[in-house]
Amino acid sequence: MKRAIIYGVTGQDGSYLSEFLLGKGYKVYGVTRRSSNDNTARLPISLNNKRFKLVQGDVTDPAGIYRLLSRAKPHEVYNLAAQSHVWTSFNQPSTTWDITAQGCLNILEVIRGMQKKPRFYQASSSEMFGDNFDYEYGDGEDAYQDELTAFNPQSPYAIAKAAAHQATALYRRSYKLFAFADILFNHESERRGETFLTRKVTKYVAELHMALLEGRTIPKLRLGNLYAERDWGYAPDYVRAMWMMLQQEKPLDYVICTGESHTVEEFIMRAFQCINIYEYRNYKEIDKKLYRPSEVPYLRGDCSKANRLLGWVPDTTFEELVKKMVTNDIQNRDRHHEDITPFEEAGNS
Ligand code: NAP
Ligand code: G4F
Repeated sequence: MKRAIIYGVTGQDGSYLSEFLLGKGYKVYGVTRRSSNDNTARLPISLNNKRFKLVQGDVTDPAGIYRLLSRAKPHEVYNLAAQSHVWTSFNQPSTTWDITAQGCLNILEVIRGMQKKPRFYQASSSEMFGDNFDYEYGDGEDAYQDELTAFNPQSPYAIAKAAAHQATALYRRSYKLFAFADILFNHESERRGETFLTRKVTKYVAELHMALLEGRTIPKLRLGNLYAERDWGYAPDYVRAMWMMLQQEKPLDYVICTGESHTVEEFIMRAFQCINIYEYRNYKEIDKKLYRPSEVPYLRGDCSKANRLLGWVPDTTFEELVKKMVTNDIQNRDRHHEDITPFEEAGNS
């Protein structure tokens, strides 16, 4: 039976990946860090499976990584652990570095020392491109990023991800590790963390829907920059790509994306349309504190290489993604009684 370790199993992608690998017959070791509250809310399906083992660990603890890898003797190690919130990385650059950059290096170092080396997957990010893109001339004239686009990171998070990405490539070249780092563009789902733009919006829309039905009013939705553009896909499609990559003969890096870009405002408009509100402006207010010191203005990936070499294509469209998220938040609304903006992002000042 194949064995896999997932660092970051309690997160959005980790939960989907664990279900995907269990579905493929793997034994899965899901690593969770110590928390004062239960952080396994996304894992009910995996926890019910006898082949799933929840183990304690932290990517900032090299000795613990060594113990786990030596004991479990995995065939594959997936590193999805990160301080993954871009805004937070401006407030906590050192923590972000320790987890997101050093954490990856800690795992690579342990694998380097092993006799039977597992395959390694690193979740890199389109944030590494920062404000950079390439340009395509001709009929479909448009800006895009692919595997050859140069990085110009615009946040402490993106810098940490770029370091981890380069470390993965270095260990692959220098020590012949079977190590992959794919460049994931934004991907969302019903399990997306509630402080990321998409989920913050879909939770608000669900709350507003109920409030309107009950004749209540609720505070306005506070937002930052509405003009940034993102290439948004559906998380389960992306974890499928992670596994497909690790099954390749030759370790290469891939861009994983949809190839479509939408503004933040477009996402918001679509979400409100799901509850038949076509003029949403009265429900939102701009809060300058939610702007970032430095923004990534435009992301649109070109995943031709993944299409060609992996046979990977995303299954879910942008419109389907928004609808799934809003529908889920409406259905589960009575399980979420906390504030609609549960996390106050700290300001620029
Ligand atoms: P997420 O929901 O924020 O999950 C991050 C995971 O990392 C959580 O399980 C978290 O644990 C864990 N973690 C944090 N610090 C850790 C530490 N010190 N030791 C061990 N685990 C730790 O992120 P995601 O959206 O699933 O993304 C998965 C990975 O893909 C991340 O590396 C992210 O940076 C990268 N990525 C994501 C996207 C995207 O759009 N989703 C795009 C590009 C790249 P807790 O649950 O305890 O907090
Ligand atoms: O949802 P976001 O916080 O995601 P962001 O910054 O694009 O990062 C996500 O995708 C990356 C891949 O490109 C991952 F590596 C990273 O881990 C994370 O998953 O913000 C999306 C956009 C930004 O331009 C932001 O400025 O929405 C804008 N925005 C406007 N108002 C807001 C808000 N973002 C958040 N989180 N909260 C707001 O109120």
